Amino acid sequence: MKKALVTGITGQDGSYLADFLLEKGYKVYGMVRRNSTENFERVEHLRYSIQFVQADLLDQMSLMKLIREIQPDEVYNLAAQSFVPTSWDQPVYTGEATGIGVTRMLEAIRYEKPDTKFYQASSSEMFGKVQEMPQSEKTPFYPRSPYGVAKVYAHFITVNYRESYDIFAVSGILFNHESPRRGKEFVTRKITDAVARIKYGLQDKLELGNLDAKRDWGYAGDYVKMMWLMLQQEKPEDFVIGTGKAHSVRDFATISFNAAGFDIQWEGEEMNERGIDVRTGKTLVVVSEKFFRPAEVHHLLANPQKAKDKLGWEPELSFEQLVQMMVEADLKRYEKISK
Ligand code: NAP
Ligand code: F7E
Repeated sequence: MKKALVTGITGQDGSYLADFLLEKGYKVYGMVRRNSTENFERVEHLRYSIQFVQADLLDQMSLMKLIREIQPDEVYNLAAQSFVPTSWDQPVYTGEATGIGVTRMLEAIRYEKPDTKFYQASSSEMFGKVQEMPQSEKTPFYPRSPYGVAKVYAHFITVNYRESYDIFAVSGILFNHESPRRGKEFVTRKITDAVARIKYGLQDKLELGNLDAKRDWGYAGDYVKMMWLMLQQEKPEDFVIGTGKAHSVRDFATISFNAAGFDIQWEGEEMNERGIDVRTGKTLVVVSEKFFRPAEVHHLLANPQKAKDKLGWEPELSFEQLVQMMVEADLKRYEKISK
């Protein structure tokens, strides 16, 4: 039985990856950091099939001990301070966890089990102020936030340990991927959660920032398979993963409100800050300055050709299906709560 250690197990991707690896017959170890209360909402259904182990990306010895004791075949490093706005408020912490944390894990592997295969959760945020459209493995990085900067460091330290120590280490450059398990501060889930709350009269409007930002959004359940596939290759290589299609925040909001039966309309130039339900005249979306970022990433679009050619990968869920799935899940949740 192969052993996989997954950091960030309590996060969105960690929970989907654990589902996937268990299905493949792996023994899964989920790394959690010490908390005063348990935070297992996303892995509740796996409570007795995963072995939870405690360590922290900020603590070198805890990682050494983990690798020594588990002797994993594969490590998936998904843990990070992953919310871009927080990275401006906590740039040093973000650098420690999202950047240097990767070096700590690689050092633990180098000393305790150098034949462990290592997956690093890299991000399209590294492309930031994009240098070409669409973005591939060859596109130069230009990060726009302390988060993006930390991920660039993490990417290159992964490449460096591969080249310096011959460790099977790969960097998966994943574009935004979402699901009903997405954290509620990220824009997609913030929207679908608000749509459901508005539907059930628990909230009257949704405040958003830049409606014109465009992202290449895919489904997290489709993306975790790629993490695994990258570690099953003959030789370690980095891959860009995305759908090759971009949509704006405004598109995401429109489809979400429509899916819940609201007839939202975006009005002319001066009015385009407000989304209004034309039947009721009710304002549903309001733009708020506080959600604008000090430096924005305006438009991300993946060129996933390499993943298609070498890994035979195609995303299974379309953008519209993804939005529908997220709205339905939130509606169902609030329906239960409101009963
Ligand atoms: P997420 O939901 O925010 O989960 C982050 C996980 O990291 C949580 O389990 C969190 O634990 C853990 N963590 C944070 N700091 C830690 C520390 N110091 N030590 C140990 N664990 C720590 O993120 P996600 O969306 O699943 O993303 C997974 C990874 O992919 C992240 O590295 C993210 O930066 C990267 N990524 C995500 C996307 C995307 O669109 N989702 C795209 C590209 C790359 P707690 O539960 O204790 O907070
Ligand atoms: O923002 C705009 C915002 O926070 C997307 C992380 O998983 O993906 C994620 O980072 C866009 C931005 O994700 C609101 O300005 C408008 O342009 O959902 P987000 P992100 O910053 O793209 C990458 C690939 C990662 O690696 C990260 O870990 O939406 N936007 N209004 C808003 N964003 C938020 N959060 N809230 C708003 O109200």
